[in-house]
Amino acid sequence: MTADLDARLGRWRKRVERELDGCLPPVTREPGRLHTAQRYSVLAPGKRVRPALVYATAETLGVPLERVDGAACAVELIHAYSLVHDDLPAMDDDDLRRGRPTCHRAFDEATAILAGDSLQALAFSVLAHHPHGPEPAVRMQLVATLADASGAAGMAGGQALDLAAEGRNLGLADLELIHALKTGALIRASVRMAALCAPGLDDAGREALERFAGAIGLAFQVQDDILDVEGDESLTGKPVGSDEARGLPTYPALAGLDGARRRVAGLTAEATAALATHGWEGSPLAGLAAWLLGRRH
Ligand code: GRG
Repeated sequence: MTADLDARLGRWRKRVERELDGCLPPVTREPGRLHTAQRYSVLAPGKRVRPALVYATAETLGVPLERVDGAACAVELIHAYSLVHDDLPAMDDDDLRRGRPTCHRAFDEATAILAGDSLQALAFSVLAHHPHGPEPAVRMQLVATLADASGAAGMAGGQALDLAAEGRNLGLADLELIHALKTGALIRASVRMAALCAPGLDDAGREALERFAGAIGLAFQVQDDILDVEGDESLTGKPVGSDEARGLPTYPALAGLDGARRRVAGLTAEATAALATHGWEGSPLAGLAAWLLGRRH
């Protein structure tokens, strides 16, 4: 990673963490246990990939970062809620997340369900109320974009398909659809929300960003599948081979490790070509994509 990107990532991470801290309710307010569980889950050390995509897109398009702070927070809040619910006994039944006990282990199941529910609601509240967000008509588009990406037609639908696929034989097209919904939808929404905040962006620019985000959204999950096979447990925070051991469908299981690596390379080329159509190949967004797809955790 270049020193420049490293510094940018650090700035974006700090920025969204400060914003998240400001929008989460204080633990001194009742119900304190719920607020503590919300903070525990959101402020745990994560990569903040989705907020970074919001900020990188904004910087690439010349949008002031305060205009997209609400969108950066909102997408991370949805991501945090999805992790809390994904870890529950009814779903993956995981004990560790981001190197710490999962929310239902640190608190209890009911609190974890409520923490996830209330983080989801908070995401939309932040889009509506953030003091530096865009004008009302654009806020409406942000709410619709995030709702579509996180609901049954997006992340939650992808999770449902993923759960239904456990232990069944899937084709690559089915797996790509699950990945595109479960993981890709929020990644696409991150880029799209920042683009919605850029009033001067034309349709061709929006279309190029859609192609870019579609490619990196899928590549991010295929890369995650690769890391499940060959990653370093101390970096990924989960045991190597845990997806396959649970019978979860993964890209390397269907296409082999080399096939999965080739797919990431092809999608990376697609993403780069989409950016190049608008002279964005040296942009913060291009740098972030290269880092994301070459990551080791
Ligand atoms: C429960 C509605 C519902 C949805 C759950 C996102 C999801 C759907 C489940 C999470 C499980 C998982 C491993 C999904 C794949 C996406 C992914 C790679 C999540 C981890 O995202 P990172 O790497 O995590 O950005 P950090 O901790 O860095 O934020």
